Amino acid sequence: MDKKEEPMSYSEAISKAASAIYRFPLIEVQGVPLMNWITNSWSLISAFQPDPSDLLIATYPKAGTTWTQEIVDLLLHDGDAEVCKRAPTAVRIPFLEIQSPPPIPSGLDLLKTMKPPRVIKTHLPIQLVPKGFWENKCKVIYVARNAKDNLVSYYYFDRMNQTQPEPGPWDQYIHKFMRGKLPWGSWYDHVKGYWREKENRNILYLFFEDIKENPRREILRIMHYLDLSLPDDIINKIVQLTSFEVMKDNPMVNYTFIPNTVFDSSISPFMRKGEVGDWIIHFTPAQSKMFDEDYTRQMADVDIPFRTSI
Ligand code: PPS
Repeated sequence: MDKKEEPMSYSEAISKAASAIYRFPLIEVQGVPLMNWITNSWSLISAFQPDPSDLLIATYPKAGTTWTQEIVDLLLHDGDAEVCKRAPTAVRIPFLEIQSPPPIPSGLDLLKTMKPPRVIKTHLPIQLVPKGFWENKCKVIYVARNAKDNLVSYYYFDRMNQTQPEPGPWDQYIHKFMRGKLPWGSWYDHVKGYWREKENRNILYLFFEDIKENPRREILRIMHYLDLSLPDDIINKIVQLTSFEVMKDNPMVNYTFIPNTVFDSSISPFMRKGEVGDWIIHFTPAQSKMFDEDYTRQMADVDIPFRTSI
């Protein structure tokens, strides 16, 4: 039976979260490890029915989600910076599978309060995305980031986010990543799953490295995919507003609304470096060699043009 509860405001959700956080354990759904607050609500999440006009932004964690969310929100609002500061990213763009108690408001609760067309975030691998997105032919933007930088970013995030499983030492973390034992599972399966379906399902497949190298070009690609047409001066403004430097200082995108007891910014800020190639100062030569050999094996069946430097 449907519960007719008032959705929690995000400030209520945050205070509730701050008093009820711990590093949530992982439980597998179809072989994909997810945090238990997701699996507890799995039947509701997988039954979610989007509207055909809804847009899904899908990523493996730490691949450039927030960046793409901000670009999309600005494109949809004619580059109006003030409108895009109406609320934190997680409130403007619900995170589909997020459930209380983590600090971000429940995606399903927020979606009930919003009329389509909505922009929705997910980290789910393609096989776990609710069927309704495909049945309704929703547009999907997928953003992928090279494995080594993605891993480094996830490592810092797992250390600072007190709701994610304990990352453990760096050397062991590399192995967890390679074996797909982190929340939302295998990076390798994730990037391959969306890549293989991109034509069939009209998915716009983007790379973090391309956005970093030429943000204007990639913003225009997103604009065309969304069937929008904005003048040059607005595109230039969006390029500027979504630079790392500007987003880092924007409280509506930099996740500083999450209390330090949950996102411990003394360990790492959410907007950490935003670079391509930061992996090089983290991997030892031996770790890099071992990782590359395993990468070649795991990615042998597909040719995705990832770049670890630009
Ligand atoms: S999350 O938690 O999965 O939603 O994180 P996500 O937003 O996917 O990834 C966070 C990383 O993206 C970087 N980032 C940016 N880089 C460059 N330019 C801009 N504008 C930008 N916005 C976010 C952010 O710094 C994280 O990467 P690292 O390498 O940790 O700095």
